Amino acid sequence: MKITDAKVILCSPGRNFVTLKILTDQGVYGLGDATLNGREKAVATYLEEYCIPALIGKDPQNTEDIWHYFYRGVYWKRGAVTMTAISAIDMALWDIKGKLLNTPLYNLLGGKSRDKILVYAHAGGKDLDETMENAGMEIEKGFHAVRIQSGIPGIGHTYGVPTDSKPYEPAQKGLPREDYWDTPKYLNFVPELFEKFRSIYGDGIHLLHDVHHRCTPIEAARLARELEPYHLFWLEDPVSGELQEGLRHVRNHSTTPIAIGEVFNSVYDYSTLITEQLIDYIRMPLVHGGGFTHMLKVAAFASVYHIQTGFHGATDLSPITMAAALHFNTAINNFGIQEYMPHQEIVNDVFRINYRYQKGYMHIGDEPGIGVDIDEQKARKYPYSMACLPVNRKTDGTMFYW
Ligand code: EZ4
Ligand code: CO
Repeated sequence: MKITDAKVILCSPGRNFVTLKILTDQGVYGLGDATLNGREKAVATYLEEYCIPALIGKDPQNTEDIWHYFYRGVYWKRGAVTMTAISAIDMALWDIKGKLLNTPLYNLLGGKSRDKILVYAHAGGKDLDETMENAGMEIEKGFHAVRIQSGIPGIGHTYGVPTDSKPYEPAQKGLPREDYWDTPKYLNFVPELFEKFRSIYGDGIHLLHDVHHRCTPIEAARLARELEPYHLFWLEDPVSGELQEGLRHVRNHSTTPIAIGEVFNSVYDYSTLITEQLIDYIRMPLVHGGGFTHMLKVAAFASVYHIQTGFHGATDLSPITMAAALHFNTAINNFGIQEYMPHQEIVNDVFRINYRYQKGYMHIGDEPGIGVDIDEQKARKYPYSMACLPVNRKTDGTMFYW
């Protein structure tokens, strides 16, 4: 069996997505997500110029060898662009494998370890009251887990808070917007946010929060400790994960569970964090973490240390990644939770999806392979248009993490 062709499909139904389609001499094709928010064309070019020519003629069933061909076989390893390209190839090849064997992908990853996938919703508001109201609406929809983010008095626009009462979308058209940030104000405010939630809605809902890389290790340690009374499901990205050792401070001072890694792309980003048991959940998603081939190894490594998965699932991860994650989450033992930020309705004009939300859980369909399809003609109706994540400065103008 041979790969005969592959193409990159760039489209923008409401937001940009990059999709890789791999075609074979058996008429079966596979789809992989190659979206890297705000850097879409870098991955598209990497695939088109370097990977696709090397894929043609290879046997698509050899997922392990092809993964290493593009990882070990290339001198320049790791990095978000490279790993997103490898992820897309790997997803598409596993999609082909499932279709060839006529079975949903979870069967090739270990079968069913559970019937439904726990997901968390998002509630963000411009102030405490609006955040509480939005959280109440998510609880009404049946969610058992909610991430709460709120506007902070004295800081302009804040991460995770929707503008103009539209659903939250991480990227904006054109060059990056500039946001401002004040860590002391944030640290003083966040405990109040959780206190308020628990006083209104009680202890029955899992609560999550994303610090979005904005604390130093010792600031993060303070925050994690002060949030202990509210029993978070997790505190996400309390520090920038590039300094793995920084998590030792957080761990030494607090029992608040920690999730990290939505910007990671390799098991080596996690090695200290996992072996020293400094975290509780891995966030690295299939689309940036090397696809199934690599993530199966990362999840197995984490499971040895009783660490669970909690994959990134914002709107910049395409429906292909969501379906892929649901297969993965169905099959592995150490699944924890899945992020679920619903795509805009217009996304369904291009992608045919095979999953549904019901009462706090997601359900994946039984179509062979990953089970999501793309309508290439419709995709052409929504051409790519540049959009970026914001940048962030401290109030004195110092460039900071976003
Ligand atoms: O900033 O998806 O937990 N979710 C997040 C997201 C990310 C964007 C980056 O592309 O942190 O909002
Ligand atoms: Co995050």
